[in-house]
Amino acid sequence: MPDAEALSGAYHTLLSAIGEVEPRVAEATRAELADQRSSLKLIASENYASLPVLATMGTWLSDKYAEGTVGHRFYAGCQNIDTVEAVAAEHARELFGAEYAYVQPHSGIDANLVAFWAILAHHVETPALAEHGVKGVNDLSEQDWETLRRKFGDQRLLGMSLDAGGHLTHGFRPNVSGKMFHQRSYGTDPETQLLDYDAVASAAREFKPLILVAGYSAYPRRVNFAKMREIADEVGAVLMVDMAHFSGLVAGKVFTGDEDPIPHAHVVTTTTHKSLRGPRGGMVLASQEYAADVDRGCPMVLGGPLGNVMAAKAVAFAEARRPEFQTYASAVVDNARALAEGLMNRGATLVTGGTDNHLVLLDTSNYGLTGRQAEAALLDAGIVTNRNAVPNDPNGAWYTTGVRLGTPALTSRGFTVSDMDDVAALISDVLSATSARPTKDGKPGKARYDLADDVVEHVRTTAESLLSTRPLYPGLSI
Ligand code: DSN
Repeated sequence: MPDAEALSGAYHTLLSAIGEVEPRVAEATRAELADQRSSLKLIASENYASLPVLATMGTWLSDKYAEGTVGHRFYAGCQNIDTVEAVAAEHARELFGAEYAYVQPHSGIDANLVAFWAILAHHVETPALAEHGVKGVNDLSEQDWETLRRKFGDQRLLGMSLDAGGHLTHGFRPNVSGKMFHQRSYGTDPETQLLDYDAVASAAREFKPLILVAGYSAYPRRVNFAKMREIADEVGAVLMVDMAHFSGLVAGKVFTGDEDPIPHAHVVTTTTHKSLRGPRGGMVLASQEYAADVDRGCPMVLGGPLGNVMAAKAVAFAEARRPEFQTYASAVVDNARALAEGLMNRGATLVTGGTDNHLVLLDTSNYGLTGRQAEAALLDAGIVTNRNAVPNDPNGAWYTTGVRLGTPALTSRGFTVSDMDDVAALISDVLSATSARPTKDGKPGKARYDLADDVVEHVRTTAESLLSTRPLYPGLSI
C-alpha cells in the first residue's frame, strides 16, 4: 500500500480544489467515503478499489481521444494511450491466460455489446461479404445490404432466465440485446434450483442459437463451462461467458479447470469493478479467432475509450497478478459460505440451499417480507444489499422475494469467516424484527414495513464496532 498519510494530503488538496469550483460535488465525494466506511456493504457487484487504482483514474489521460485500437487510431498523438491500453491488455492476457484482451469497454453492458457484434460480424457479416465477393458492407448493393440487415435481426441467443440469476443483457426485452436477438431462456431445476445441464442441452437442440450465453449475476453456484461448451459445440453455437460477477474468482484461481471459462468459451466478457476489484469498466477476452472482430468495438458500438480508466485497469490487473489476490479470492468464497451458514443456522432459506461462489440469495418470504421491504429495512440498519428476484418469483422483478448478498467488498476490508457470522446475526435480527405493513384495504403490503427503532439502534451500534476493527483505507484521514 502507498503511504496513506501522504495520500491524505493529496486528497485534501484535491477535494479543496474541487470544492472551490463546485462545493456540492466535493461534499458528496467526502460524504460517499463516510457512507462507505460506516455501512456493511453486501452488494454482490460492488467492491473497494485500491487507492492506486482510484488515483490512476483522476488524471489527464482522460483528456485524449483515442478511437480505434493500439497503433491504429483515428486521432494523432495517441502514443501514451497506446502504452496504457497495451499494458492493460498484456496484464489481462497474463492474468486470465487469454489469447486476446480488449480493455476499452466502459461497462459490462458495453462489453457484451462488443461481444455480440463481434460474433455477428464473424458469423453473419463476414460470410455474407465473402458470398458477394466484396470487402466491406459499403460495397454491397442496396438489396444485398437489406438482406444482410435482415440476417442480423434474425439471429438467436439462449441465456439464463432473469429470475434464475441471468442478466438483463442476455437477450431480455428491456435491454437492447432483447431487440437484437430472438431470445430463449434456460432456467434452473424447480426442486434443487441448480442449473440443469440436460435442460440447457434440450433447449439448445430445439432453439439452435447462434450464441449460448453462460454466466449470471444472481446465481449462487459455480458453472461447469466445459459442459456448456459441449452443448454449444453440439448445436454449432458460439459459447459466450459473461463472468462479470466472478472474474475475481477466476483471476484468483478459485475457479479453475471446468469452472474457468477462458479455455472453454469462444468469447468471455467481464466488468472490472466487481470481484476483480478494479475501476468501473468492462473487458472482452477472446480466442484469437475473434480478435479482429472484437477490435472493431470502437467505434462500432463504443464511444472513445477512457484512457484514464484503461490505465486504472492496468494497475488493478497488476495487483490481481500478485499472490495476495489469490488469498483474497479464496477468502471471498469462504466468507460467502460462512455468511450462508450463519443465516441458515438462524432459520433463513437460501436459494439452492447455500453458495459456492461469492454470493448468497436469501428468500425473504420466510420473514413475510418482499425483497423491497427487506432491502429497505436492512438499509435503515446500515446494511447495504439489493433486492433480487428468486426463481419463479411471485412478486416480480420490482418488489421481488429475495435479497442478494455478496462478500467481495467486506472481504476487501479484511472481514473474516467469524466476522461473517456476526454479519449474519445482524441481518437475521433486522429481518426477524421487520413486519410488512398492510395496505389501506388490508392486503399484504409490498413496500412499507415496520421496524422498531431499538433494533435499528442495536444493529447500527454493533455494525459500527465491527467496522471500526476493519477500517476502509486505513490511514487515509478524510
Ligand atoms: N449491476 C450489476 C449487478 O448488480 O449484478 C450487473 O449489471
